[in-house]
Amino acid sequence: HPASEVQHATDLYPSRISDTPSITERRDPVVYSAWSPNCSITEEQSEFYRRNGYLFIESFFSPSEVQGLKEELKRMWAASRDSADGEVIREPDSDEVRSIFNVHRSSDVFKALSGHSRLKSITDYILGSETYIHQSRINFKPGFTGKEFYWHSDFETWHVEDGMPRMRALSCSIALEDNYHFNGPLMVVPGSQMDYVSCVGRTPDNHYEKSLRRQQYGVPDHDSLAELVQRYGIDTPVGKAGSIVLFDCNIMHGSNSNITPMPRSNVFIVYNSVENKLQPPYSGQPPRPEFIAARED
Ligand code: AKG
Repeated sequence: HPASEVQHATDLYPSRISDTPSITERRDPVVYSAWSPNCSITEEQSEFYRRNGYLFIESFFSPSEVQGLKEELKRMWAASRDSADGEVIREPDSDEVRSIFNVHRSSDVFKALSGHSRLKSITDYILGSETYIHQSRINFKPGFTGKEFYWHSDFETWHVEDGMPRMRALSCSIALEDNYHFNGPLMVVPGSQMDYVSCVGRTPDNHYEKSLRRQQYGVPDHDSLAELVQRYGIDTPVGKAGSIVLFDCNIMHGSNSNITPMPRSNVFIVYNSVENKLQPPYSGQPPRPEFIAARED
């Protein structure tokens, strides 16, 4: 495909092109601003994020704020059960709701949440510019039946499938239930944001229709994963409902299934720098829908 070949010549982070996986160095900063005392996080927190690629903040939202968010989550869960809407993603082997995308547009409550001023001041600080919402979703992980999210770097997919040029985006995961080590919390490989794992296998057309239920392309190989975990270990930043985890777009992360009775539902909001707007996908394929990767505003 001539267009994609031209693009690959300028592609800093090629993936799903070669037949062998590779690990290369990150070519972008992790924290884009210089810290100063009027920043919304402390110097230690900023340094922790730069080194580890994530930051956990306990009780970021108050119990009454969490209550309001949970009520909206329940309402959306009930409304989405019989919905044929493409924004509602089902579990790979059942009709249970796994995720609802685009909640910062479809729900007034989550829209307000995504513009939360302290949160935004942290994301603008880390990314060193104004930011906008690239994607939002609720991930439900009900007790007994909630399924895993296999290891991945978000950036690998956003780059190949959505044309995100540089590593200048981050996710905020907001816990709406208490997260424990045992109910399928987010696992991160601290430090792995510095390594780009190039994956094997070409992206099929309309990949997202399957990948949001269970990902099969853009999946890191076992040797690369084993190497990263050997180098850096695994952290599970967990805490009460209302806590948040901010994590870099390229950190290796995933989560186990939840066979405990305790549900684990989180809202994810992805912030991208306005200086890192989406280009045509590096795969040469058509862009994914707006509800997965915002291009309009
Ligand atoms: C994703 O949505 O990309 C995740 O990695 C979610 C992980 C989780 O919900 O545990």
